[in-house]
Amino acid sequence: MSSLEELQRRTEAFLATVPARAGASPLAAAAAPAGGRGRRFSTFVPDQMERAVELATAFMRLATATGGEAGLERVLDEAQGVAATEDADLVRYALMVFITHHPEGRRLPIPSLTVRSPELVQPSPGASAAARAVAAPPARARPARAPRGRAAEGGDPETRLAWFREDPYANEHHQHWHVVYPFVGVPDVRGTNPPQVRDRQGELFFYMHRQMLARYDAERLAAGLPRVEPFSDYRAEIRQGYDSGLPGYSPRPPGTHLGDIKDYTVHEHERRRDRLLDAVSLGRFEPLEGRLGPVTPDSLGATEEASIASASGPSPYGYYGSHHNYGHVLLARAHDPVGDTDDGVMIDTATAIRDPIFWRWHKHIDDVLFRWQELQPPHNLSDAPPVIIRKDGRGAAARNQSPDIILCFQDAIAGAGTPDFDGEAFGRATFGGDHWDSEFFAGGVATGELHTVMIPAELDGKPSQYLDQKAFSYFIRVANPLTVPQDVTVRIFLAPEAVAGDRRMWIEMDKFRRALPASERGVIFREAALSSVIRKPASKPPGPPHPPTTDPNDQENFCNCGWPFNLLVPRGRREGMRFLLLVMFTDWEKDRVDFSTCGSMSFCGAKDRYPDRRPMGYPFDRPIRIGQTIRAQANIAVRPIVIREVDRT
Ligand SMILES: [Cu+2]
Repeated sequence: MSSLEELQRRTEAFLATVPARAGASPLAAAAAPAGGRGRRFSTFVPDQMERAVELATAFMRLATATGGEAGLERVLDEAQGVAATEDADLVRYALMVFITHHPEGRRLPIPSLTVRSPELVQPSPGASAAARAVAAPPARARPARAPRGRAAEGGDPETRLAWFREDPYANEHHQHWHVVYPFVGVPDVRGTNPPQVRDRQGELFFYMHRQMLARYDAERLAAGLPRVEPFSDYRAEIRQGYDSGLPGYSPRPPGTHLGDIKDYTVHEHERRRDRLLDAVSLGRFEPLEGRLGPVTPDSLGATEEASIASASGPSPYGYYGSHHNYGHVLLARAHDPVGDTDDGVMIDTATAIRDPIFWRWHKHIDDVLFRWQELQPPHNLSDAPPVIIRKDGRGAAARNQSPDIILCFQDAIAGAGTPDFDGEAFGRATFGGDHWDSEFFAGGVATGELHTVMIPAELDGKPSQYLDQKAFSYFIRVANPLTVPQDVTVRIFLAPEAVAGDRRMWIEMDKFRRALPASERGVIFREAALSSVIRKPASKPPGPPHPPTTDPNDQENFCNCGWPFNLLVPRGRREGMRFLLLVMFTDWEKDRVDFSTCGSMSFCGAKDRYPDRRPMGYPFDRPIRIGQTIRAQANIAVRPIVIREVDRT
């Protein structure tokens, strides 16, 4: 029998797509995709996903029935056997679902996308040109060259954000999220019961993608581009083209239109969109096969995607169809609806977000939820915990400049980052006690700015670049006026100041629990690296986003999907860009969901239940007058900050 290490190596080799395609691996060479229509596995096509999860279910059954390493060996044997006759990418996906969701399977690694499929993370030709400009010496030395990533400005302005859309970790995040939350359901661990969607999966589908959009829009504003336009008119010309340059994916030239594909028409797609919008207006779905339910964010997300929890099932031909998924399919084939060329990158969760049309499509999807939310009453925020966070600094000009939201760069704090550093003690000594009434907006140990940096890199020999930020921490002063301790949830959000009145622009930065001692003026210390939205353990390029683990109790593949650490802070501008940082306290007793592992997650939930009872995006998930709410609520405070892109030091 193979050792665990051997099984892990075998898994890595099997999940790697490059050796298989080059015929170098003995594992799946026979099934290497030949390219062309119908050969490529799509994570958006229900039939193919059903087959993948059926396979994953079989893996579950084998692993559970046999147990231990022998079980894992049987799974790998089976995967290899099936890959000899079926699409190897489909089998790889099935194996990743198994590894992610089976307690024994989690002992096997899922190498990062960059390692598994380096051919899928190569920068596009446009991105490479922009990256070359960044890596180039200062403009003085090279007068002919446009400085700082603006090389492509004369051409396609969308390439200004290629670094974001093509970030390998962002793409991996998107792929991994869809492995953790397959729309055809998660297979049963024993492989006996039918697959099931996870707790609040439909709601999280909307929320995770809305958060990606908020971040993308913040980047667009920083880059001087207009915000994302929803792709809502399926007859409209798609003026923007996209050429990924990736092998096996067709470019979409500028000026294409959606066209009818085999077995599915644009008209059918329009009807499904209209039915979804009707359900939103009515507040309920049509009664279908006995399933009659109210429209909620969860049921709407399930029906929109469409998952097996959809009001009419996951089939594109059902009453509500598979609106989101088939939008991906239609867009992936817009260049050649009935021909047999390769699909575009929209066909695959590992590559879709590279294409500007992904964001336009998802803005349209998000509008469906937004429309429903706008029909709901605003939140009653009267269940706020009795805490005191000051709203204004001193002087008339300091309105909405909470002196209690303090930022520090890690390198400004002596000893920070070392194992014995006690951030709480540092916070109390520096910002609490006698210093309680002092202001720490900027200067000294505190900063009024966050700094980002673009780092030149190379992917597969091609110049590229990635964003990173300077390490920082939050110190939040809060008083507990009660004579008893209270537990609170601290929620931190960020939005570009210019669009802060738009509730969809608030980026979730963190969410965590804190115990406030009785009658205390306390200082909460929180390292940004612990953010609940980023994948843990927090790791930045060039390291893998997810170091492999061999700990049998480790839940990482399952729990720790999340946004890439290097993209935590939006890029901002070289001249500085104003944002608002908002802190909200809610009552932990009202928010809490008992869960055992994984800690506080924002994008992936915990083992069984999503770890926050509030609607996702709370309080921005309902109509809200943001300025008024901030003034009226004692549990919310805000301050302006500047995000500045600086040179690498
Ligand atoms: Cu997605």
